[in-house]
Amino acid sequence: MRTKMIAGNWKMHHRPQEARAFVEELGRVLWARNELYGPLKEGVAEAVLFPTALSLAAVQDALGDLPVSLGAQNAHWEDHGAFTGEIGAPMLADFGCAYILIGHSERRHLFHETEVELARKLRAVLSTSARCLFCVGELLEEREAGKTHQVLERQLLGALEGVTIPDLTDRFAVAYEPVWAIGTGKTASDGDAEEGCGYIRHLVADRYGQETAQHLQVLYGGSVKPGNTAGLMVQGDIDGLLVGGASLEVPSFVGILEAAL
Ligand code: G2H
Repeated sequence: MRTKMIAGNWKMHHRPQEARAFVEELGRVLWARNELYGPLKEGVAEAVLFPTALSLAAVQDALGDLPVSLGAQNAHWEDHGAFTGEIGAPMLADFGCAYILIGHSERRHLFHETEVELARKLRAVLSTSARCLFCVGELLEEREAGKTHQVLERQLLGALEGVTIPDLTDRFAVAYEPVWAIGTGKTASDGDAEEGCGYIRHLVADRYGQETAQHLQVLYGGSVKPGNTAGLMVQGDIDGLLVGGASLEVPSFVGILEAAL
């Protein structure tokens, strides 16, 4: 039985004060609603917030003992050094980040991070106590050219070279985010999402064996909203959701938790 995960990727939104207000409001809802609080407290499901680096401290402080984890949106592949503007994975883990997001399509396509760099970043995260949430997904033109499987295989298996099976099952989760469905309002159909997530599990089964693949958490991301959550979460290979826009306001984030848990 895999743990469900609902992750909010705030991207470049919410200053520290707004981030604090969000978490305080979320806390009031969770404390009052045992059907949401219970599964998070018992570890049946996990909620993670990925604020900007600037708002990590405010979120951490406001979370207190709320059963919600803290995550960072990016990390450098080196632990420290002359890399102006960057943050090393051990720094984020020491700070209290339980998760570090690597390979989001905005990092790949807007900031031109290469697959070699992303593989190094994944290794850097796995050398810390944090878990890696690693994103993969095809562009619209790749999908239209029938290359979705090829892209997923290259992005995922390329990055996993040398990663051990215990790291893969305990310290790693994948998010399938078809780029054409990100922030566009065009959600992949439940079937498209399941097909992509299922293919990811199939790739891992082929390389690492069925048992490893059955332990792997695979999330879907791309225009997730309260209204499409239930249909996505009943799919057999979708264990959770990586949510951007709809994670920015408490009512919609809670709507997603309600539909998912
Ligand atoms: C995909 C997703 C979160 P949105 O980027 O990572 O964002 O839900 O706004 O499409």
